Parts: sequence; structure tokens; C-alpha cells
Amino acid sequence: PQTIYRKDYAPPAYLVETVEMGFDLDPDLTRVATRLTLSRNPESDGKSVVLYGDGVQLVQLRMNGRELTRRGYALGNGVLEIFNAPEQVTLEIETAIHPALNTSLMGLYVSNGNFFTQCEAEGFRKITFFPDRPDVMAKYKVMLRADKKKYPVLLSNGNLIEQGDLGDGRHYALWEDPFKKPSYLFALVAGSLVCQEETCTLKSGREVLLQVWVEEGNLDKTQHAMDSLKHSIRWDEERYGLELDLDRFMIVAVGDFNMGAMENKGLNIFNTKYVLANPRIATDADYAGIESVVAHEYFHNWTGNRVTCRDWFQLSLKEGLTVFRDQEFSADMIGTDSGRAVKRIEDVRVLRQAQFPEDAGPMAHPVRPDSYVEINNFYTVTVYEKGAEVVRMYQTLLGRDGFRKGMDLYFERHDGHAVTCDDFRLAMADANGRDLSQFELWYSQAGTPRVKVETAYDAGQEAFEITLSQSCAPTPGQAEKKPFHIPVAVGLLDSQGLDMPLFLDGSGSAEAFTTAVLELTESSQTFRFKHVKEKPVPSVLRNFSAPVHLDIDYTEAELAFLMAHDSDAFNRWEAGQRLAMRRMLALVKTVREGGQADAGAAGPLHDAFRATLTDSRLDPAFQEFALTLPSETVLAEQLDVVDPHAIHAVRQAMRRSLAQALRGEWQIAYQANRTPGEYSPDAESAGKRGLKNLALAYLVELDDDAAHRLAQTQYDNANNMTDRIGALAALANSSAPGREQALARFYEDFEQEALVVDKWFSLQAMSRKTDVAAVRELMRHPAFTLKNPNRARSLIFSFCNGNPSQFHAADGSGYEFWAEQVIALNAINPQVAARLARTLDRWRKYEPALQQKMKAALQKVAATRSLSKDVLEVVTKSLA
Ligand code: BAL
Ligand code: ZN
Repeated sequence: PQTIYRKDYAPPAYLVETVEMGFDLDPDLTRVATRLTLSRNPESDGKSVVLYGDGVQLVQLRMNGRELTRRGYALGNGVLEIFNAPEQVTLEIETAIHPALNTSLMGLYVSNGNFFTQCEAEGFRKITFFPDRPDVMAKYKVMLRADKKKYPVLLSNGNLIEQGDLGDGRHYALWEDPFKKPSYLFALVAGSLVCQEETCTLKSGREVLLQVWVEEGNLDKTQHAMDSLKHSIRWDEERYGLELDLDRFMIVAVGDFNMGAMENKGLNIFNTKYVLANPRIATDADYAGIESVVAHEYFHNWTGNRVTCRDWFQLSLKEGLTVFRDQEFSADMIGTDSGRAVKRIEDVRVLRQAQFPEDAGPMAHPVRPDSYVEINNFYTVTVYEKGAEVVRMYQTLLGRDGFRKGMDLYFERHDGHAVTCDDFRLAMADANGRDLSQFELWYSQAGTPRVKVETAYDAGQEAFEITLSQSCAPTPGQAEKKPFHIPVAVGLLDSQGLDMPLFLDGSGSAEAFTTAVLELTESSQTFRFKHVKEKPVPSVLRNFSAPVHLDIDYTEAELAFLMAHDSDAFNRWEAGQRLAMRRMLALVKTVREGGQADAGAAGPLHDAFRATLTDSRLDPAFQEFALTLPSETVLAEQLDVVDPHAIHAVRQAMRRSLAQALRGEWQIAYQANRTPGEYSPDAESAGKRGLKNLALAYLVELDDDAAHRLAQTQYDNANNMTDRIGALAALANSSAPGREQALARFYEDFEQEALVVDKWFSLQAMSRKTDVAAVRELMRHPAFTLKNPNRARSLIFSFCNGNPSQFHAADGSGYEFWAEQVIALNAINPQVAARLARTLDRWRKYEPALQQKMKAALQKVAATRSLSKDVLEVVTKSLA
């Protein structure tokens, strides 16, 4: 397959002004009539109209009123080219498509009898021939016609202009979107759906209609999504002065969906997972996920839709920025300082768990990639989460007000246009009178930089020096890296654990502050603090001010000190993680050398964890995070050669030893963090439940009667899904006598709730008791299907990515299973298959015996006939 390069970007030869579409919807054969007005683009000297089509049948093509014969155009490889077209062109295109056969869930497809679309990135070309690229923005008018009984609801982008009966059992609806948009934001929905609707008054006084559409029977699960939408609207007005520009804003939930959700203009289409919630079916994490995804898609209305991407290499322009915005929104919704810190920790955990490995592997790519084979493979944690970190660094460097000025200038300059990451950076720079040219390297260089910290204290001079040195390992296609512009937030703690006032030499500021943002722009730089009365303990990279690895030598005593005192909650958490990591890495080495994983001599760690667990001033949500050991994946990243079994054994031994040593404290924490009464998903209650369920999980590590009873009682008495699933997960990982019965009962109770059945599969897939054979058995369950992405993810992905000790079975059976599933999914849904294919991309990091088996599995997939370019790109790059 062909590789597309960023350097080859050329503006389109023709721009589209208007798009009128007529759909005659039928699952077996839908006819689409499209009328486009186009004109030559003064910024291009091309003379051909270039349209893309993928798997669509061309029924008729007319230009300026005359039918085009095969002499007038060329059609091949998904490209339809009309040569020597006149200045102004009207095209009438009729296509035929087969929605019921479309299992890729891109373009127009059917889910549970209803029609939905997904057009980002290149799905519109599965509906009709079109210049399907984001720098072609046009106004759309869409007529939908369908059977009235089967499809009573007909929705598209923008405003409803007209609807009526066609007399033959069919009806129609005409929609018009007043805003220019790229084709990837087109959407239609048709089917039997119901909605919750509310009106909302905007800051300007304008009234808008908000709707959340779901299948019948789900109206008791829409309130939280609706509330989240209203909060998002308010937040964007207040924080960024951005108002909803449409009269109507719709969210529609669909059970078959590749992604989390999609920001189609005025008609967001959501995976049910990010809409449906009530205490019976949704956990605290689900509630938080819905709030953030609803916000994310809503925020795209400005950052993505009003200002969109020039080309797909610029994807992070909208995604990194919008993730940053949803992260800030979620933090503000919690509202407390400690809540903000917990949210930050959560986001950094995701980054380290998923993005750092990506940045160190064969699929590493810059935030703004230089090339791709299949753009769907670049909806990555690098583009999204690292992209959000890059946006966050502007705010760290420029301050919140400076960042807002940059945003204002960005919209002033680019509203209604398709632009680049450079345009965003220049708006930030120009609005603040700053030179941010070096900052561009965050977009162009892949890899996670490493920052090494060395310090020196001069008591006589009362001076403390911090030397920061940076490096970045080679990544595919980038052997050498230039120094990044890295904001490093630093504080200094005195012997009491209090922040010292900081006087940074050369900063020109006489004002004392307690956190300084050092700007590291060279390979190595020394920063000097004056008037430092005693030798401090430095707190470096506060609030995780840059997405880097930080190498800093602390003693165990210093880490415990920081864990107890740092005013920066992120670094308090970080100190505890470092303490645990150090101990665990030492034990992994011991195990590799034939020793025991038994976590003896973990005294300092036990003391530090005990202090955190018993400190009643701490927020339970923070305690939960601080008392959770670094994950097996995060541990693996620290090692040159990964032995997943040694890592698992050590982490488990450590959990048991913490359970044993702090047993009484866990029991007290369990009791103290009960949340009796009616369920509420607010952050405070959720934090308590989180800590309580962590205490339960630790206690169940002891696998004794008392712990089994505690879990069983919690299961029996739970009045919400968080507690129920927490208890079930604990039981599933134990040898409790009630284990099987609880699993069976859970299924019976929730059989009708697809999202809960997903949890049931997922929980078992990740249980330490579940091996490959057990997963194969679960696949034979009548509720299992590979066709539904949520279901496939719940079992297959959960096992392959979330159960490392079983997946990496020494006989390679996990890898064989993986290869079979990638191949099976490839035939159904390439996008989902390619995601699963990523599981083995770090194979070279594993111990040799496993490496060989992983490589064989990758080769098996690579040798499969009819491999999609999605999967081919992943396995080819993995094996390269
Ligand atoms: N644009 C694809 C889904 C999302 O990031 O919102
Ligand atoms: Zn997005």
C-alpha cells in the first residue's frame, strides 16, 4: 500500500461551495444523489476535479448538466478524476451503497436496525465520490427519505428545515447546516429512537435545544449525559468565551461504534458506553468518562469544527487541544485543589501506561506525523494525550491568561478555516510576544525526552544550583534529536517540609514565589537559586510540567519526605511511586537471578504507605492513587528486558505484603469510607468508594475467609455498580467459594444491559485466574460476538492487553490466540483489528524465548491474504 507524506501536501484544485444530498435509505441498497457546486481554487494550478470513493458504486455522473462518459473521467484505485474541468463546475453524482453489509462501521452502516454514519477520517468517500479531505469545507443541505414505521426519526447536521409524509409509507426530513464544514463532520441518523430534550439559555440570551437520543428503554440513562452537556456549554463560555453556534445540539447513542464518540457538527454520535448511565449499570469511572467525552465532543465544535485541520497530519491540532480542554474541564468540575491534582495524576498515568511505550516502540511517531499508510492508525495516544501535554506546556510557559490570549488570536485569525499546528503555535507566540520557534520540535520529533537532574548546595553562598540535561533516544526515522524547549516546574522544600521562597538568579524578579518554571532549551543548563538558607530537598517537574522521563537521584528517606510533605500533590504521589518502583525493580532483578519475589525488607515502603493510608487530612481519591502500585506495564517500561512473569510475581508479592503489613489499617479505611445512602457519582463520594474498593482488593489478596466474606457482603448489599463490580472483581481474583456463583448471578441480573455484559466479560478476561483456554471458552458464550467492537474489546482486548501474566504464557498460546483474533477481526472491521495488532508491537523488549514466539505470531498475521492496509501497516512496522 501507498505511504502518504506530509511534505507532499498540495492544496486542492477545486473547492466545493455547496453540497446537496438526497438519501433513499434502505439497509440493502441505499441510493445517494449528490449535487456539488465547485470552483477552481486560486491557490492551486491544477485543472482536474479529484474525487475519492471507497467501495461505492457509481450509478451516474453529470457535469454542468451533461452526463459524463468514461472518456471524460478516469476511475481507479478509489480516485475519480475529471480532467480539464471548467472554472465553475456543478456535479451530479448518484451512488449506490449497501449499509447492512458494512461491518467496518465507517461510512453509512446499520446498527440494531438503525442507520448511522461515521465519516472521520475518510468515511464520507464510502457514501459518495467527493473531495474527501479536511481542507475542503462546504455548506450542506441533506434530504433523508425512509420508511416511516421503521425509521421514524431522521436526523442530520444543522437545522431541521422541513419534514413530511411521502404518501407511500415513507417520509422525509430536510436538514441544512448553516456552517461550512469538511466532509468528515457529515452525519446522518435514521431509525427508531427516543430522546430526552431540554432547552438551555446561552450567555448571550439565545435559547438552544439540546437532545440526547437513545433506543427505546434507555431514557432512564440519559440525564448524566444531558447534565454533562449543559456543564460543558457553560464552561466553554466562561473559560474561553466560546458560545454554541447552532440552535440545536444533538447527541445520539449507538451500540456499534469504533471510537468513543464523534463530533459531527450539531449531531454528535456516541458509543453507548459514553452516554448511558444510571447507578445500577454505571460505575464512578463510567460517570466520569461520560462527562469528559461529552465535553470533549462538545468542545470540538470550536476546536476542530469551526477551526479544522488542513490535512490529517495536523490531527493533533484539534485532538491534542480538545483533550487538553476536556482535561481542564473535568478538573474544574471537581473544583478542589486536591481534585485537580488527582485528575492530573490520572491523566499522567494514562500517558505513562500507553503513550510512553508507544513513543519507545516501532510505531513511535511525532505528535504531527510525517507519513502514514492508514490514517486510522494515527488516532493514537501520541496524537491525543501527548498532544494534550504539548498544549498544556503552552499554558505552563505563558500562564493561563497568556494561553487565553493565544486562543483568542487563534480564533480571530482562523475561524472558518483549515489550518496547521504551526498556525496554532504562531497564535500562541504572537499573542504573547514570545518566540516559540524551538517549541516546534515537540511536533516534529518523536520520542520521550529524558531530563537528568543534578544539584549542588553551597552553604557559604546560600546558593542552590540545579543542572538539567536533556536527551532523547532515537525513534524510527529519527536518529538524532535536537534539544526540546522544556518547562520544568521546580520547588524547594526546607527541613520542615515547607516551600522555600525562591529567588532565581537572573530572573530579574525580586518577588518571591514557591514554584519556578525553569525553561530548559539547551542540552544542559544550570539554574541558580539565591538566599537558600539550608540544604533543600528539590521537588522537580511539579504537576508533571512536561511529558518527559525525569532522572533524579533521591534517597529513600528523601522520597518518603516528599511523599509526606510536598505541597505539590502530583509530586507527593510521584515520590511514592518512585519509592515503590525502586523496590519492585530490585526484586524483579532478584527473581530473574533465581531469588524469591517475596517482598521482605520493604520497611520504608510499608511505613510510607501506612503514613498515607492513615493521614485523615488526605483526600481519599488521592490516597487511592498513592496506594496503588505502579502497573506491570509501567514497570516493564523501566526494564531493558521484560520478563512479564517476574514482574507479575513481584507486584503480586508486594500487594500481599502490603495487605499483610497494613491489614488493620486497610480494614479501618474500608469502614471509614463507606458511602451509605443514595448513590451519587460526585468526586468526593467516588473518591471514598475508590479507596474503599482498593482496601477490599488489598484485603482479598490475603485470600482468607474474612476477606471473602467482606467481598461477598459488599456484593450482596451493593446499591450501585461501582461497589458491585469492585466486589465481583475481588471475588474473581480470589479462591472464594462464592466466586462462580457471583459471576453467574451477575450475568443473570444484567443480561439485558449490553454495557454491563461487557464489564462481565472484561472482568473475567483480566482475572488472574483466566488463562487462554478460559478466554476461548468465554468466546463460545452466546452473548459473545466479534462484530460488536465493545464486546470484542471487552473480552479479547482486555485479555491481551490487561492480563499480562496469562497472555504471555510461556508456551506462546496467548500469541497464537492473538493472531487468530487479529485475522478474524481483519475480515470484519480493519480498524478494530489494527488496534489489537498493536498489542505485540513491543515484542523486541521481551525475553528471547517469548520474543521468538511473538515474532512468529506477527509473521503469521503479516502473511495473511487480504490483509487490510490498517493491519498491514501495524505488523509491517512492528517487524521492521
Ligand atoms: N474525532 C474523533 C473522535 C474524537 O476524538 O472526538
Ligand atoms: Zn477528539
